[in-house]
Amino acid sequence: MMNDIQNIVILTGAGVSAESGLATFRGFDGLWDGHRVEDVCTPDAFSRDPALVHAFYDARREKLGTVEPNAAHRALARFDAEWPGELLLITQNVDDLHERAGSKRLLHMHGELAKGWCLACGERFGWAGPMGVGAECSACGTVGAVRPDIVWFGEMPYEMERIDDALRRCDLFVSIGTSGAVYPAAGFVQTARYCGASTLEINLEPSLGSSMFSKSRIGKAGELVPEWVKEMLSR
Ligand code: BV8
Repeated sequence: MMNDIQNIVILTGAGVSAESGLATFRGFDGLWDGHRVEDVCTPDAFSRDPALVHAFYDARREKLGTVEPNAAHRALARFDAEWPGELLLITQNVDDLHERAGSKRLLHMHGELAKGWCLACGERFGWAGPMGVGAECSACGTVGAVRPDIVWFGEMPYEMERIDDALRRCDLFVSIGTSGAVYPAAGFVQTARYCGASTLEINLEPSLGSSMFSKSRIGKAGELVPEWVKEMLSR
């Protein structure tokens, strides 16, 4: 146990999956197939052109099947298994690389590519392969009412109360591979600081919120995260 640090919250973003070969949002330059990402990740875009939004997610779900967790995901899974204090890994990512690496104390605040949500019956369920506009709900059988179980811009991220509670209880908040461009995730460091936690940012470049972190390590997650985990577990 590192001195007086017991409870830890870790937030990850697209940068932690970059070395696995998944594009970051900046990697898209905010564009996908000529569309601004914000224009395809909204409920309006889905009601306006469901086929376009399904194509965006079907392409990412297909890509996900061709990549593997990287050293950062594996180090975080080891940390999950060996850290004796409280730990919550909150990811903004909708890929399943943290779970495939073995992380258990994990929360997807923006949903998951590998899940569907039926707007007819409200059920959420696992989804592999393409979804498209004619997908059939495995629970109620309705065709064409299944959407990706993803939190779009303007929608409430999942488990915000559980997140807020963990942020208020933590002694250390670590942000890995996120640009700090999207709220409420970008505001978590402020809540943690306000409640007395130490804060650390690990990122390829200073994020938009880097001035709010008491410590930062600039570089690749695949190199810096295993180093940090080793330090924490050897204290
Ligand atoms: C909500 C799922 C309210 C989709 C996503 C004005 C001010 C403040 C807020 C707003 C505002 N206008 C609108 C808002 C709200 C809005 C928002 O924040 N907009 C932004 C654009 C200003 N937020 C919302 O709408 C959220 N909901 O506020 O609800 C509400 C309240 C009550 C009731 C109802 C509603 C919902 C936001 C969630 C949107 N969905 N994802 C999908 O994935 O397809 S967001 C999506 O973009 C990601 O999930 C992620 O969160 C975000 C991108 O961020 P990053 O993960 O950080 O990725 P990025 O590419 O930006 O950065 C990667 C970083 O990694 C870079 O810094 C890079 O340097 C680094 N990196 C790269 N390689 C490596 C690396 N680091 C280390 N190693 C490497 N190898």
